Amino acid sequence: TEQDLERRFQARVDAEEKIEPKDWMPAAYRKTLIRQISQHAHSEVVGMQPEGNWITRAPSLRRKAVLLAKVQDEAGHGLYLYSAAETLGTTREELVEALHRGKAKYSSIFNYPTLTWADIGAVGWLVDGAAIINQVALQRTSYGPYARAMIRICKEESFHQRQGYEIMLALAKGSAQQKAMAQDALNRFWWPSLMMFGPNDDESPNSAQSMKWKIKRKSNDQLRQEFVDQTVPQIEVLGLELPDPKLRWNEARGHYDFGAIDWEEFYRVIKGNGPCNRQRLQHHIKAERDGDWVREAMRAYEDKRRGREAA
Ligand code: FAQ
Repeated sequence: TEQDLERRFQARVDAEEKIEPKDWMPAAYRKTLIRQISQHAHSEVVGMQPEGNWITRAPSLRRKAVLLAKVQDEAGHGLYLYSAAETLGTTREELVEALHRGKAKYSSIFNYPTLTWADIGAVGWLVDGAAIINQVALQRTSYGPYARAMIRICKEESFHQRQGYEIMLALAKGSAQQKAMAQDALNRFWWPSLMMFGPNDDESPNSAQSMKWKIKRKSNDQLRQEFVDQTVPQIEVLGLELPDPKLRWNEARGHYDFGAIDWEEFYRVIKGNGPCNRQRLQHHIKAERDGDWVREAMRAYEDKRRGREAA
């Protein structure tokens, strides 16, 4: 019966066995995975936009080559993740359509603008830094294709994080103006980076079930705390000011305390009303339309080839 299947499924998850595409799985497990993996894929692809904005204006040939490679890596991550989602019985076309209709989300962070070159440093350092902490945990996620995609993505992501930190280090040790630019980027990206981990655990509707299924291995708040603990010493090495006056080491907890997150801003952004939501989505839709002729040409070629074979 269905109940026996569910029980056997949970036992496999509890025993740390990976679930593979052709294995039996509860419909809700499949649905949750499609939601999370596709949102993750969309984040990688939409995440190319804020950085792409600076490729033509990178301050040196070396910086430009590195940024170009990084942005290409994000496209690759998007493709692995769409493929992982497709193993669950959906198609990339359906997933992209859901994004365009505003049904599927992508990470809130990519709705903030990159105003200066220092923002490219802050994105690499903080945004990729937050992404890695989340993704290292997901390397042990229960669904095999997702876990395996994460292993490769994390390797590339740690290079991205270091390139961002290196930009920040150069600016923070540069002229007064460069240091001010780095400080401003840190101040603007700090809170949105903390929001990447999602709502607090007691406000997170998907967490309990996803933890039980071991889709999520650590909670939103646990991961956010890890990020804060890792990042504060890095701010100190840069010699920048802390972006939150409430950031303080708590000896008893063995963690840094931090101030309250503006959850109203978070919900505004994920509902589509952040600073760049419309621009990001419009750009994605336009890029898709601009590529229509390639898909049409492929179809025409395929039809011709089939015609020749039939003849
Ligand atoms: N933004 O119940 P929960 C990258 C939604 S890194 C937007 O806690 P869940 C690399 C959530 O979907 C970024 N929406 O949900 C890169 C749900 O709404 P729904 C991508 C958010 O799934 C770097 C609702 O709120 N990484 O791309 C956000 O259990 C630089 C309730 O939340 C991933 O996607 C948010 N920040 O936990 C690329 C990691 N937070 O779907 C370029 C994989 C929450 O029911 C440049 N995903 N929501 O309508 C996850 O680990 C999880 O999905 C969480 C959310 C932790 C994001």
